[in-house]
This record gives sequence, C-alpha cells and structure tokens, in this order.
Amino acid sequence: MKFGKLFLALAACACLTVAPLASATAAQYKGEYKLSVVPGATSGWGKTASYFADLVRERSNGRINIKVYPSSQLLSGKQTSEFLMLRNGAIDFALASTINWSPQIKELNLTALPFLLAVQPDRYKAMDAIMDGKSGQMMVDAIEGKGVKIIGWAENGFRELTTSKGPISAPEDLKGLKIRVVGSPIFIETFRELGANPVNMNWSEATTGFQQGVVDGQENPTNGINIPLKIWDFHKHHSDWHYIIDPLLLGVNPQVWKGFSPEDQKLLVECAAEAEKYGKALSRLGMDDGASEAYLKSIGKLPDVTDPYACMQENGMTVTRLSPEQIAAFHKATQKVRDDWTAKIGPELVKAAEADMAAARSFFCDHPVAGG
Ligand code: X2X
Repeated sequence: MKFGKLFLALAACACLTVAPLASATAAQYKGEYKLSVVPGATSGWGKTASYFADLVRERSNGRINIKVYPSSQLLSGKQTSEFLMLRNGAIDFALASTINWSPQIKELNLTALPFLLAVQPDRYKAMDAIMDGKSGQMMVDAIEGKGVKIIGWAENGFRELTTSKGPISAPEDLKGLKIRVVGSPIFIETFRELGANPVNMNWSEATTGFQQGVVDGQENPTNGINIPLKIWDFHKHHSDWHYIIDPLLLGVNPQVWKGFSPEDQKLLVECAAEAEKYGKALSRLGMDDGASEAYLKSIGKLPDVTDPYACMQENGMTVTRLSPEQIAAFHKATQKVRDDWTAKIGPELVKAAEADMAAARSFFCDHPVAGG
C-alpha cells in the first residue's frame, strides 16, 4: 500500500514535469496545414497534391494533416497572388506552377520561353535535365532567395492549343484569334508575336469564358487539364505544338517548415519525391515510351484514359500533331520573344538550361523524338 501510494505520487510528479514539454512539442504542429492548388481536384495537378497529402498523413500516422484546397479557393480566384500568400503565411503549402509565380520571380519564365523545349529531340528528357540540373537549382535558389522553401518538383505538362476555330498548324492560322492566357506578361507577348489577340483571364473564370465564347481558344496540358475539363465541350480543335511546359513546385512557408522536426522534414521530402514520380507519370501518360503507363500500373493508379489522342478524337476533336518542321516555323516566328525574355530572365540561367539539355541530349541522341 505504502509503495503503491509512493508510486502514484512519483508518477504524478513525472507527469507534471513531462506534460508541459510534450504539449510544447505538439503545439508546434497545426491541426491542419493548408495546401493551395490553382485548378480543380480532378486535374492532374489536383490529384498529385492529394497523393502527396495522403502519403504524408499515412506515413506520419496522422501527425501531419495536409488539406488540399483546389480551384484557387485560398486565392480568391487570383492565381498570381499565390506566391505572396505562401510567403506571408496565409497558406502553408502550395503545389504551384512556375507560371503563376513568374510575375514575382523572373527566373521562372525560363520554361515559358516559347518553343525552347519543343525543338529538343526529346522534350521530356530536356525537362528532366533542367529539373535535375544546374538551371533547375538556379530556379529553386531564386525562389528560396525570395522567402519560400522548395521541397520538390512535379509537372502540369506541355501546354497544347485548343480552339473553336481551326485546325491550327502554322503561325498564320492564329491570326486574329482571341486566346485566353494567364496574367503573366510573357504570354501576352508570345501570342501577340504570333498575330493572335491574347486575353488575360484567371483560371477561375476561364471555363465560363469558354462557355460564353468570349475567347476562341486557350492553351493547357492535355492530360492534366484539357481532358479532365472535357475541353471538347468548348473547342473542337487540338494542336499538339508543345510550345512551353509548366513544371510544378512544391513550396512550403519557411516558418511552417522550421516547425517540423528533422525526421518529419525528411519524411516530407521523401513523400514529395514520390508525388513527383506520380505527377510526371500522369502528365506524360500516352505521350512517352510507355514508362508512365507502366509506373502508374505498378502503383495501382492507372487512370481511365490511357490514350489521350484517341480520347480527344472519340469526343469529336480534330487532333493536329505538328511535325518538327511545323514546330520549327513557330520557333522562328517567336525568336524575338525568346531574345527579349532571355535578357529579362538572365542569360546565365538560359545558358545553364541549354547546357543541361545538351548534356542530356548526348545520352539520348540515338533515340527518336518522344511522342512526336
Ligand atoms: O491558368 C492556367 O492555365 C493553369 C491552370 O494552367 C495555371 O494555373 C498555370
């Protein structure tokens, strides 16, 4: 009895000393971390964000609870304000396109230089070479220098053209067409240079704009955005011109990042690497040598649509897959935009990207163009 009481008293003391420490540690973790995504939950991008959040929740045994907010909900629809909101802590995480952060970080316009990657012999290898190379690191450094921590990459995809008037296979075909673009200056300049009439519109308003015929066309990735959106309800013509790509970046508010234990930071980086594999495979499915399909099958996540070109045709679209010569004509017509923007972005970064892509080319020069 005596020993029992003594034990209870000691246990109570131990609780008093340990309890404040334990609650101090737990208090650093929020009940919910908000992750921003610009397009909808069923986009490739939205699915990649959910995949990441689910992996983190599972592997941390619920300790880190990330909730995905798709459809620009946290941004009141204004996609180019995402970077500033993430930096000031209104948002904890974002799976973000380089395009939406490029108004604040000029280096992120690199992958929006028109036809820079489209003329590479293997455009996906070229993108991977940038992400894994010196130029990718320079982009990450530029973002981190402005106050947001980057823990991984993913991919929205190469942006292809869809129009209600068409088909489009040469720069002349674009003359006078109203094309919806993101509110980032390089887009306006590229489409003006091609003789089109670019209209700046947030994604949150774009579908209504397509429905009402306010514009004649738009540009977005096939697997990631156009198919989930059923773009054929608005546009009957698809042109595969690969004119730019938007890689995605997984960013974290630096204060939030510092709040995680080193073990949990490691866990988050590992989950981000898996989300990158999943997101890239979704973006490239049916457009590469079959590796994306095999990977998605291996993790039990193969989507219903595995042949995007057949899907668009079955839904009544004309599908124009531009030849290397046709792409070269667009490349030539946009030389001025590349020159002007190389000066704005920084010639060292563009040179580093060219060197990264050239190094990858020397490994893959015996292979034909991926996906045509
Ligand atoms: O607005 C777009 O076109 C979108 C959804 O692709 C981006 O956020 C860059």
